[in-house]
Amino acid sequence: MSTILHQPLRILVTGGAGFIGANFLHQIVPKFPDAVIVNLDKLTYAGNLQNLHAIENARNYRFVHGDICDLALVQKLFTEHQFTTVVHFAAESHVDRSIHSPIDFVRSNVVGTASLLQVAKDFWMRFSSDMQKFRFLHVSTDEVFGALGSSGTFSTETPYAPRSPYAASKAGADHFVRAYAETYGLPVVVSNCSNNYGPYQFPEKLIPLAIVRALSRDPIPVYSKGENVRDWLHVRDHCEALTCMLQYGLTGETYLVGSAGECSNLELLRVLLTILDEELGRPSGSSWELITFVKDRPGHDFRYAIDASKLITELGWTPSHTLEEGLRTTVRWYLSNPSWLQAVMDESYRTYMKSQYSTG
Ligand code: NAD
Ligand code: TDX
Repeated sequence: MSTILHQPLRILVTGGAGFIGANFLHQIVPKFPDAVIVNLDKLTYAGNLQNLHAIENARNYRFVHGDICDLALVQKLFTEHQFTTVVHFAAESHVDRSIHSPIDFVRSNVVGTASLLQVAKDFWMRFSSDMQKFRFLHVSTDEVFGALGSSGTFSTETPYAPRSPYAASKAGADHFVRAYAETYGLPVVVSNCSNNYGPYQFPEKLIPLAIVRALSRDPIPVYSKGENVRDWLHVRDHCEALTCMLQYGLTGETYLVGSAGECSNLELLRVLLTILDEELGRPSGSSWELITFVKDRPGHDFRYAIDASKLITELGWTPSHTLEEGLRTTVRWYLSNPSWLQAVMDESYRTYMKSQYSTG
């Protein structure tokens, strides 16, 4: 690997109480013991301080409850902590919710990102003209590229063609990030990543949803015929990739993250449920009968697949989880954390599930 370009010293993490942000904090809090790490999170339904239990008392970590759209709060935090590094996860992240409430996505994902950029830019221009001393790492998704047919991959050259309100809001955020780099020279790095899975994922996303419904022997809703394809990546591999980009990434660059974990939803569920049956001592494959085909998601993107060669060859990142072993450790994590599951599956979760699926 090449020499370190950026040393993260005073780090603002947004959305660190969510799924990926929490996994990222679990990695960086011990990795950078001399850094100051501030986690700003609004604690929406997806944000959960239980995700951070293991690091909450670390000397180099502090939690702030607040909204990235709150300019005065973000300014106050920049003044107080003199951030050199921003890692921006905070967002509304679920495609199905974006279909019902698109404006919430515009607010947090577009206005929130623009607000954060504005404060970061003002601060950076005033105090830190040295490019290497500041990094704004924007965490985005492959969904901004739209849908693939049965062949091909997304690369950094793929034009944007978002199709869901979620993807459109993330694309809007990405454009703002690049506009701040072009217009003001803000040192940004953009990451577009494929579907993540692993510990602490909220059980509205396919993998944890299937686990919790299989545990209670409820029907597992599969949109259309389950033929849509996603490129699955273990969240810890994603977090390693982000740390790599933070330290070694070139400013102004975009890196795509994925680990060739392509799988149709039906194939994925068969593997996942077979593992779950093994772990629970149920007859192998007996949970497959829970798979229930339901009406398709409107505008459902057919296939995503990532060409991560730039990240691999230029920054030396390599994923360390295969899909099958990653799914097994994920199943074990959910089975070992029933109180976490019970806490997140509260009344608002049950109301949301009822509104989503007639099978619920
Ligand atoms: P998540 O929904 O689990 O967590 C989002 C977090 O952001 C929550 O803690 C929430 O409270 C917080 N948040 C939301 N709006 C906020 C606001 N206005 N101010 C402050 N905090 C706010 O999401 P995730 O799956 O961890 O995704 C994190 C980021 O990674 C998102 O930007 C998402 O678009 C991106 N991403 C996710 C995936 C995936 O597979 N989950 C893949 C690629 C990229
Ligand atoms: O109940 C379901 N049944 C079903 O068939 C759900 C929730 C999903 N699906 C399908 C839709 C997708 O083809 O499974 C696939 C995965 O769905 P999600 O887990 O909702 O993820 P997806 O829509 O692909 O988006 C995810 O990956 C990219 C994250 O939610 C985004 O935040 C990320 O940017």
